[in-house]
Amino acid sequence: MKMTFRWYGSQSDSITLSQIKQIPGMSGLMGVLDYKAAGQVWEDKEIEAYMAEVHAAGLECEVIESVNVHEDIKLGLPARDEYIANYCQSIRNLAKHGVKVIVYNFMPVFDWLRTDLARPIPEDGSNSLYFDEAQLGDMGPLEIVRSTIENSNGFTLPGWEPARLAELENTLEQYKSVSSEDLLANYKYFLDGIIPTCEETGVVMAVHPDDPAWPIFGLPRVAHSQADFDKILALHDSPSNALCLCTGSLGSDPANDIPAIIRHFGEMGRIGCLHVRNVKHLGYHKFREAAHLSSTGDLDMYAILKAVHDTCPNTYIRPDHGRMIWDETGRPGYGLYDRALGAAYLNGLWEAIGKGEQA
Ligand code: DNO
Repeated sequence: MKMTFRWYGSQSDSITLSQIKQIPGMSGLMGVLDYKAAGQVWEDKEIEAYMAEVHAAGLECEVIESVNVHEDIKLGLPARDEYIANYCQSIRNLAKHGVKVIVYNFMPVFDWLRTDLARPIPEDGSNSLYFDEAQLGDMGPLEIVRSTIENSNGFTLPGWEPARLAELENTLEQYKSVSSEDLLANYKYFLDGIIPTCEETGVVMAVHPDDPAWPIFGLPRVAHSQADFDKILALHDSPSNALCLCTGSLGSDPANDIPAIIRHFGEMGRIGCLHVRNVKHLGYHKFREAAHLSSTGDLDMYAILKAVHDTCPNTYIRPDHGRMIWDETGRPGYGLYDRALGAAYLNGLWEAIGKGEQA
């Protein structure tokens, strides 16, 4: 297992690479160029500059996140061929700089969605990301976008880049005629277009689950259960077509048995990487993000890491969203302190599992 950390780049992150390097056991990053609009080529020179900085800090960057898929691809519009060609070029450029796994998602319009970015946790006085579908009902897509941008402390959030959102109303209208079957057909077209380039360059595509793990605003969503991922992997059968197993996203639906899902796809060799975090269910379609420790949420982190240890022990892992603690301010979900605590805890579990097996 390689422990990694999400970092947005020196222009865009409040956290420094030297802080990340000081977290015990940190091998490197799941990096991102957060200013890239969906559909743009990630250029050789900009990747080179990002990597130079990361390597100078003594860290690796073999995983890149949020190479966002243009809506025209998901909608199946004629311009998709051009955007798929751009995507292939980004894959080649990233591979040239040592990238082995690319995390992306195929959610229409929105990446992850929350109704509150800093909900106080009464038990300990910290705050975390929170979702309550009942609250969403009064809001509507445009309002939720506005409130997410306004409450993100001036930071961009993955999937919420202003450039992507300018056309929101129009895009929502276009999706009215797209069913889940259409989305899957468009997904297959995309995979058929990019997987040969991945195979050529040794890159694994890792799809991030829908978050939360159910459809929202009537938009089609096709990636939030084991059965969904079985279908996605069958769209283009290749070791380069894999998953980013995000425990908190899938775990927002209590029906998803996360350790069992990890075992299923781990045994198939189809887990490209994992985002590991905990979630506390508060009612129907209502949850908040919890500290990583099993007892603070509803996921069993020991069982999760044991499944990884048994089926895909060489994968990349990162502590996902943390709470905001110790008066830290920053990008919601992406502060330093709670994610560092999460990494330390996950490393501890990993060591205990390994030594327990040798004993
Ligand atoms: C959320 C992240 C996601 C993920 C993208 C990949 O915090 O895990 O934004 O990076 O869905 O495209």
